[in-house]
Amino acid sequence: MKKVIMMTVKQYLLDRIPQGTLHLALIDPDKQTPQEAGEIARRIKEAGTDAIMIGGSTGVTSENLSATALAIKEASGLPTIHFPGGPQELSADVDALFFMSMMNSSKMEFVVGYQVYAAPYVKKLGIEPISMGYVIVEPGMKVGEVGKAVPVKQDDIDTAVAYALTCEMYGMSFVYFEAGSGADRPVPPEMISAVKKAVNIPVIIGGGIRTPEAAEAARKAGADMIVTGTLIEQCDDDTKLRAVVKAAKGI
Ligand code: 1GP
Repeated sequence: MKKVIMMTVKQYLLDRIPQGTLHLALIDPDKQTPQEAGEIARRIKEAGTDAIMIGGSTGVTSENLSATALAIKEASGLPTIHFPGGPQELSADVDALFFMSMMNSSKMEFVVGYQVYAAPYVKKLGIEPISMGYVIVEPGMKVGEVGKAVPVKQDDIDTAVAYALTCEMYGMSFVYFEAGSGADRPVPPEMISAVKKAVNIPVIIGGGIRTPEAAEAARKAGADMIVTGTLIEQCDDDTKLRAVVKAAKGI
């Protein structure tokens, strides 16, 4: 029998990055029904998004994660990536998982403990792990609080660069600088460009990006992928959604 080789989600992302910045939409499975999540994914796909991240800091279960992933795939056909809040939630219905370490957590569990707990299940379920270093930047919001992070200060470029280099030297596939969902100040463009200059691994930026101006600033500073969550959950104006996604992608 002929072996069917399917492209991994990681390869899908890596193949697209050279063509320009990607936009990833974050959907929290605890915030709406799977059917509503599917509808959001369909609209955001029309706007031009490249993939859907599924996750949240609280209230995510394997059940709502699975149901949401299936509804999103059915409605949009886009790749889904689990963005885990902890090891209690796992699903084989998501295409891939950000196998991530919160690099600047003060709690060992978030740096490596939960990963050790989850790894055998990830293997058993056959989920594609995409290694990622996750760095919390001020203000850090809920995820910074839950993860007991020591956030990188907005003007502390050297520390941000040191974290990015550490992720690269560890062999992680991506590094994600996160200001926190709903942040009033996104990751500053000066920090993004310094990090981008320092490492070769793709740089993901998220937290507090909800205007075309903020998305454009992150893209121009060198972000390889831009994540928006709150905007997608709250915005029922497709024209605005499209404007932010286009500004993120530069199209
Ligand atoms: C959170 O970076 C993401 O993990 C998205 O943040 O909800 O502010 O877009 P927003």
